[in-house]
This record gives sequence, C-alpha cells and structure tokens, in this order.
Amino acid sequence: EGVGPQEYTIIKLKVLEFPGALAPLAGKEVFLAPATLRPETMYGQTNCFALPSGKYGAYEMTNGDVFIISARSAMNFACQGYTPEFAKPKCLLELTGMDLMGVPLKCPNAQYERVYTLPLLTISMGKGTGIVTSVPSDAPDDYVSLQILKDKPDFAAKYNITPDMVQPFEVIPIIEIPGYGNPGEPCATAKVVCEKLKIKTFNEKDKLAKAKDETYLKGFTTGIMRVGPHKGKKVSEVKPVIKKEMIKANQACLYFE
Ligand code: A2H
Repeated sequence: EGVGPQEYTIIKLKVLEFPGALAPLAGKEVFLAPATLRPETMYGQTNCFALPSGKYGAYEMTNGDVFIISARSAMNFACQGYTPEFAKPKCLLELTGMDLMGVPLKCPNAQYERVYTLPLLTISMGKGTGIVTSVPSDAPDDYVSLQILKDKPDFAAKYNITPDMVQPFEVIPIIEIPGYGNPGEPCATAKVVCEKLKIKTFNEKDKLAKAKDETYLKGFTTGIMRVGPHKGKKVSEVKPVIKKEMIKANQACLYFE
C-alpha cells in the first residue's frame, strides 16, 4: 500500500445483450466497469474478466448509467459523488460473477467490435471494482488466462464459455518496448516474455512475478505507442492525455481508493 490514495481509471464497457440474470436491466445503459492503471492500453483489449464466485451488483449512477461493480467499490463510488444520494449506493440488481460469464461487450478504443466476459480466478474482490479489462499484449496475467481458456475448452465450458468467445481473439500488439520485437513495430511483450519464461499456468508464481516486473516497468518507462492517434509518442507521455480524452468522451471516469 502506498501513502496516498490510488487513482484508477474506470473504463465503461457497454453491455450489448442481457442474458439470464441480467434480463431486468434490458433497455438501460449498462456497463461493466473495470479499474485500470493503464488507460493507454485499451487499444489491445480482447475480453473482460470477472471472478465467477464474486459478488457484484448493478448500481445506478447520477447520469442514469448503470455500473456493474463490486458492492465494496459501489460504496466508494457513492462517496465520490457518482450516485443520486451521497454515500448511498443504489443497487438495482444483485449479481454473481457467474451471471456475467459470456456477456458480450463493446469496449472503448478496442479493435474488436464485440468481446466477451471471461473468468479470471486470481481477481481480488478487495481491489478496484472486481472487474478487470484484459490486455494480453501487455499484462502477463491477462495473457496466461486467455491462453488457458483457449487451450482448455473443458475448463472454459465450466463457466459457460464457448470457443467462439475466445478463439477468434488474437493478441493485438500496441506498444513497442525497445529490446523486444522489431524496432519501430508494436510488440506483444507480455506474450513474448511468458513464452520466453515458459509460463503456462498460474502455478508458476515466481516466473509470473518476474514477467510482470519486466513488462510493467519497461512498458511504462521505455514503451512507445505504436497504434492509435498518439502513435510514436512515449507511453509515459500519452497516458495522461489518453486518460483525459476518454473521460471527455464519456468512455471513462476517475475512481480512488
Ligand atoms: B491493469 P494494483 Cl495492460 N484483482 O489494467 C486483480 N487485478 C486487478 C483488479 C482486481 N480486483 N483490479 C484491477 N486489476 C489489474 C491493464 C493493465 C494493468 C496492463 C498492464 C498492467 C496492469 C489491463 N489489465 O496492472 O494492484 C488491472 O490490470 C499492473 C499492476 O491496484 C489494473 O491495471 O496496482 C491493475 O491490476 C491494478 O493493480
């Protein structure tokens, strides 16, 4: 834990269909709302993650939007001025992560028009919103999880995930980190590093920690954007700019905890 509050960018992933338990929300503007530290990586989104056993809810925000988030984070949103009544989250519907499996979404800045909500068993419900957006090019956790779901259809099926929700989604390189891939071209560094260290499961904790240290630190300090309107600029420079643009376009908002 740091000394001050942590700022996250909340990304609004629009729910496109309302299957099963989500049916009562049909007709509303509903978003799965992941918290991220890397808003500049949204060009590389391939899916969203939720914890199947996690407790979530659909909460009404002041502007009429509905955010699907953990109950804990809903209280923080309510204390940060996002709800009709201060410190009083308004829950329209209680949900579990299992209810969210396979839900189709439209993600801002993503190159895929429609992505799916998949299981991630390492999500902590005590951090952010309990929803995580997946950028397998630059986050080893995201890469390993998506790969497991692709390689193990029986495991995926336990969470109602069908092959069409994972197989078409290739990792999209978006950032160049000098020393990886070809100079001047984007590289899926998390994929390269996971393959180099032969990480296939979440059991390889030490190797995974090493992969994360390597990709996160270098991505932020020496990374160069290689897609989107800011391509050619340093990641550390464009991050605040992209964050602001997404907030202005009503695709994101700030959240602290
Ligand atoms: B980041 P910190 Cl490309 N449980 O977003 C587990 N992980 C969570 C989470 C939760 N409840 N809430 C958020 N996260 C993830 C993008 C990304 C992220 C990239 C590279 C690094 C990175 C795409 N996933 O995070 O412990 C989210 O993943 C590096 C740590 O609060 C969020 O940002 O610092 C990050 O962890 C927040 O982790």
